[in-house]
Amino acid sequence: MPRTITIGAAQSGPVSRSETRAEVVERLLEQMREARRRDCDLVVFTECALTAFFAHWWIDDEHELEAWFEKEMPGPETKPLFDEAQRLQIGFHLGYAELATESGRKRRFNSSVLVDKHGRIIGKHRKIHLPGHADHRPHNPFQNLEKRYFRVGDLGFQTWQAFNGVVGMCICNDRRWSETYRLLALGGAELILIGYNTPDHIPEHPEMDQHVGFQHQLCMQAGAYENGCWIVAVAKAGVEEGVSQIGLTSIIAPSGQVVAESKSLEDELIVYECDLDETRAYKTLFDFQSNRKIEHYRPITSTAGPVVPIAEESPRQDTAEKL
Ligand code: ING
Repeated sequence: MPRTITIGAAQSGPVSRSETRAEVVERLLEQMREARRRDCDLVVFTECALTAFFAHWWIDDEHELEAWFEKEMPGPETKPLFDEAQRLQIGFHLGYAELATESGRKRRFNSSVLVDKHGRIIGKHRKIHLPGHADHRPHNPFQNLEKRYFRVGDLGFQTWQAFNGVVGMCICNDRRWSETYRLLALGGAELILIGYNTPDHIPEHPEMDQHVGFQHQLCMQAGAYENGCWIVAVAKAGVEEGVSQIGLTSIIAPSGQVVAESKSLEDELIVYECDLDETRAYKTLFDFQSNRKIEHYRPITSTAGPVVPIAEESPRQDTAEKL
């Protein structure tokens, strides 16, 4: 019996600063219902799906900043998502700005939750790789102030038994670091869910603008192939509060192929039936137990040039003995 899971990648078009949570939740509910109509088991929403990506602008009023965060999940404004998921019997992934109060202290994270088809939270991820800067750069066309508004995630990269497989999550810039996929795969991940807000212009590196779409998919295609995982990556797309963001919501197979991709920069649901057993062949090809030799990965020293100059290197004892 193949372990298939039909996934709806629910790309969001722009969310304006003036849109209320209720208005955004209504957009997400519509996509959830469409996903159900198209027989999805799981619908994946994007990073910071409930609001405009406020890291793109300077906020120096604590009260104003915290208005962009969810104090509880679910809260009164997001509970309709959980209730509808339960009614429709569909799971979902949701990215949001989390305001946590832990041991009496307020902590802000860029987070995502995985919710089962009964509307119960299975797990949470907090973004670890925070790009951008903490200082105000008024000469840039927009800011990327995640280092100022969020703490580095403190939950590591976790995986959960869910949807008849093993599921992991990461968020946006996490996808550009190969360790992300390897750690999730070492945790048994067969399916990795990602949301992102990715501008099509990098103020400090305009020469990269022409490659933004390619590099967005490159890191995920490599991650999927090298770790035998399905990857579902969902954009907040379009021009949001003056910042033009890529779409390219993608579903990537363990082969590394992009098997489904959004065409617009609006709310758009792309659907694909993922066979989790397709991960097996690649997890065998890259068997961590038998093929990965971490004990042989010599640390690269700081000295210039090769660690052991070739001429001086004595023949490998083990090979010599075997010949
Ligand atoms: N955004 C961007 C990301 O996709 C970025 C920031 C863009 C970094 C392009 C490097 C290159 O990682 C978020 N929100 O992380």
